[in-house]
Amino acid sequence: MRSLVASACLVVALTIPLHGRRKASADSRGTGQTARANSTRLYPHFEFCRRRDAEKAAMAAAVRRQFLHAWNGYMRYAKGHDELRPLSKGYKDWYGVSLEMTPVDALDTMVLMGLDKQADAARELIDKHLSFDRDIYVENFEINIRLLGGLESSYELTGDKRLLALAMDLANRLLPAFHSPTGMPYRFVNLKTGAVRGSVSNPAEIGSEMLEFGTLSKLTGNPIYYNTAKRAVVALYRRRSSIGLVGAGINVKTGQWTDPMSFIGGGIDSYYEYLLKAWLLFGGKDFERMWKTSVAAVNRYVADDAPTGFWYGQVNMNTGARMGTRFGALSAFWPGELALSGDLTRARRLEDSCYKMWNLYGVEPDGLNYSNLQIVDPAYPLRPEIIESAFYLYRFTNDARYLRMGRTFYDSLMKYCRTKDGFASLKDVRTKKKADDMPSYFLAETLKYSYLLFAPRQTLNLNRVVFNTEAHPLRKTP
Ligand code: DMJ
Repeated sequence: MRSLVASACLVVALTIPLHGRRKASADSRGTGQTARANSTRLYPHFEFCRRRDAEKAAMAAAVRRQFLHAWNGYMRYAKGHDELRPLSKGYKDWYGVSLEMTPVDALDTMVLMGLDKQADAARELIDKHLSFDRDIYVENFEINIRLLGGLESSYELTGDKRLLALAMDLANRLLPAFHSPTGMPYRFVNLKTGAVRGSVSNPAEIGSEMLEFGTLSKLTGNPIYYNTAKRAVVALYRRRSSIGLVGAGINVKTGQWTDPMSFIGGGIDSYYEYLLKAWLLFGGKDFERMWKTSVAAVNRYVADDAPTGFWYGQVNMNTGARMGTRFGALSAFWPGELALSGDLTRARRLEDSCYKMWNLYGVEPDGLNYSNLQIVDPAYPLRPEIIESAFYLYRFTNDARYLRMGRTFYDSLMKYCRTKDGFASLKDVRTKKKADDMPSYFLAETLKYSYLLFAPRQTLNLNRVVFNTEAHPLRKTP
């Protein structure tokens, strides 16, 4: 279907100028409008494609302007710090000292948007001020997906070797987190001393290092990163239940599950995402098998065909018995994963449910009880997942429905979250009360996926890259 629609557009686009030229010379005194009206009548599909392209270009330009708005706010009030506080016009450093979270997370978006001046400024901040030689305990997962992933993808896009050197330094400091009896990483690691904390972890934090660590092995030729991350994923996968599911909590020292609840949302989400994407990025039967076994179990037990739509809730990992009917903004990444894996039927149905969730209050909540459509967590921290899924679905179906969704998301962000100096999270999607936060992923992910949804396909070739869970594109080449 995808290639049919795409090639129909292409064939008409290639043939229309010839016919159009003949028509124009016969009509040489006619106006451009006459020619356009004729082509519209004769070739309505071409006109549809032409108009769609013009609208997409306008939307891509609009998103790019909003990215600049957010970045300029950061530079004015939070330059050199981790994140902007958009209401108090201040800044936030996650660990007391800055790890240049926003510049690192935002850099590859700037490169993709062609914002060269801003990219240079971000690189200068990183080059001058970013040091990982800090006596702080950091969350392995967050630092890996935002900073290691961001440095690697920006290195691949720019060839700037300083970024690769920083990535290597960081990965070496994260490695001690994996020195547990099971090989699954502790949640926190001290960047200076290598000391660790947090032995009760979850699948997302354990299984979301494969893309970044594996990429670093490719870039440096040193297999230690790939092998360490893979050992952790396999250790977790081996502890899946007899019906193929994982739970929400596990002790990395003992390998014992501490929470048997299974779902696709935050805490488990990117574990599944990385099984699929590791297969796409590195190939090999192992990841393919782990992904296929896992997604089959999730679709069998966690999926829920409810009267309110098609959703994924909570079940017991050992029995498959339903434990809850909660969905939310984080779970909205799943249509994108399904689409990427080729399951467009489930992907489309679930994205429709996500869109319903968004439209209940004009912005999606972090938690929704889908059985009665009541909100259980009212926040909207500028999350990207629903837009990410619309991006994949549009790429794979060419269905304008996903562009319209993208327009709705954009309009809501503009209406409810934009401030004079950036964008603010919402405390409550019902009241639209703002929170004093602009997470770095807003520039790494939310605005990147919005832009890529509308930008020409050649801006980023999906056959050549795999996005990490923070939307940093990593190259497939060896
Ligand atoms: C991001 O940091 C990543 O997408 C992560 O996998 C989940 N949460 C946020 C965005 O919502």
